[in-house]
Amino acid sequence: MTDGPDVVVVGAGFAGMYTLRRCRMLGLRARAFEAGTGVGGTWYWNRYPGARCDVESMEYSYSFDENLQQEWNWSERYAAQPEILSYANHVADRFDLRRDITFGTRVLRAVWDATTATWTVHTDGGEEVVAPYLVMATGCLSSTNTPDIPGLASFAGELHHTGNWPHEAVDFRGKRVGVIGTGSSAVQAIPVIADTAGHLTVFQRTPQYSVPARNRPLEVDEVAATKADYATFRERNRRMPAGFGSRYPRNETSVFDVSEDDARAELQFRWERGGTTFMGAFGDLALDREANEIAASFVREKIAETVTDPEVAARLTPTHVIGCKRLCIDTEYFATFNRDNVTLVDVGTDPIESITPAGVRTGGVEHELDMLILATGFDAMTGTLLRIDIRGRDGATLRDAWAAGPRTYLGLSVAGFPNLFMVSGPGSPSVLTNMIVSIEQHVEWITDCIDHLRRTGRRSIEATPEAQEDWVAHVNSIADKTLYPTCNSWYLGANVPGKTRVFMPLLGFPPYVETCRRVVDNDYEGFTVGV
Ligand code: NA7
Repeated sequence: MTDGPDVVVVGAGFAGMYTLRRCRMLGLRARAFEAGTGVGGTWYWNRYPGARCDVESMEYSYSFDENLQQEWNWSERYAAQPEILSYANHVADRFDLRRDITFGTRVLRAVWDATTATWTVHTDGGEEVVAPYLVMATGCLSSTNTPDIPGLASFAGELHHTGNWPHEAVDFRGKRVGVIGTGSSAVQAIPVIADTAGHLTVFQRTPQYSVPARNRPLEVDEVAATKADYATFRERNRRMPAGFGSRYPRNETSVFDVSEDDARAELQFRWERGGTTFMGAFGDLALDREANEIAASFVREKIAETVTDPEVAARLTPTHVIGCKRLCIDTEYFATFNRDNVTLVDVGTDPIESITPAGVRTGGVEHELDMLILATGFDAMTGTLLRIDIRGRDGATLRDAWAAGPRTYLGLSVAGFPNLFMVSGPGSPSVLTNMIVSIEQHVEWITDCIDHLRRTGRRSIEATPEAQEDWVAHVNSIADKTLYPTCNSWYLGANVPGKTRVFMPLLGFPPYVETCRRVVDNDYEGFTVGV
């Protein structure tokens, strides 16, 4: 027993905050470190214009406290970043979480000591904290990916990354703005920036599929109807494959079992309704290339109908499998390219040669800019964990253990790293679900596990290498049955040069939850529990 906390939590986003709350409820002393100066995690950092969640707000919120979910009122179908950040702050205040969080502090190193069965955690503030348990609530999209483009540091104008956006207002008025990237962040930001920028130049490497979000204010009646039986609504969502969207059921029929007209009508219906549940139109869209092509060509036609210049429309038209990169949802993304003050530059065929003090050079042309925005994404799922020097049993590093890609048991635990838990780690459904639903399930599992160890007088728990190998094979075998591994997505780490190509999240939330339950029922099957 140490004088320090029972649990060190890294991160104070939605995962870290709930871990703190849950620890307190179980009588565990917990202490969190957070690099930001406030709570909110991804919603603290991603303040770029247009940032908005792609899961509906009545679902993208905690379900663990009935009073909390009753008292908070979301204003829109999809909440914008400032509203989500206000919600995170409300939760921190309501449950008095800040007193256990050290802000503005990064964890640099964590070392396991087998003799004392404790982790020693070192921070950039020079602190050393010793605790039996370490919970990595570090988020899946929290380390930005900054491309290694020659001359980037020489750019003389304003330089921003969407994933690390300034806290002060950024003024685009009259400026020549460049955006590199056309993923979800760019798709959200581009229409908003184009509204006020003098000129916007978009540097696109891969065109992106996007369906309309159809965001709108929430009606008082519909909010009241959900709140009248919020618990049942939450439970129905937890039973969905991705832990959300029960209002918009998936259609399990094959697209080939209906007529062409009916297939089109279903896609059109979902297009008009808006949102990522577009991909639930038919059961085989994510499994079969020909089925997928039907949905892909539907979206391609929409792009052609929306974008008035056929050449620009052609450049904006994706050819890869729809949905294998995360499907974007947007507000007027494609229509933005009809504006006189917006130019699309293809850097797929002519990659960016260099960044100069004056702008971006590609295809032998220098595009002069006052501001350059990198919307180039994240070193997803593993980046933040591997930036911390984590040393487990016998001094083994997580970096070495994951040299060939992340290997976990249940996405919660790593063989050789006792008493280390990851919230929504690689190998768990995480980014393929409503993150808050996955976070709640993980945090409850982890804190129940710690509580169990404490009550049974055990000091440590660690995944067995065999259980981990089987789990990695299981995650891959499920992904391999789908079209997900077919394109260069961040799910595969393919967006970061040199990163090992492994499909990191697990498809299918309800069976995963069932497995986690079974593991516990079978006395922590696949783990070694030490005395
Ligand atoms: P994404 O989805 O990873 O998108 C990053 C974009 O940046 C994508 O279009 C990339 O093109 C582009 N990119 C990355 N590096 C370069 C270089 N070197 N040159 C040109 N273009 C480049 O990140 P987001 O932030 O938009 O979204 C991440 C997730 O956050 C999102 O899925 C939601 O879950 C929330 P590529 O496609 O790799 O050719």
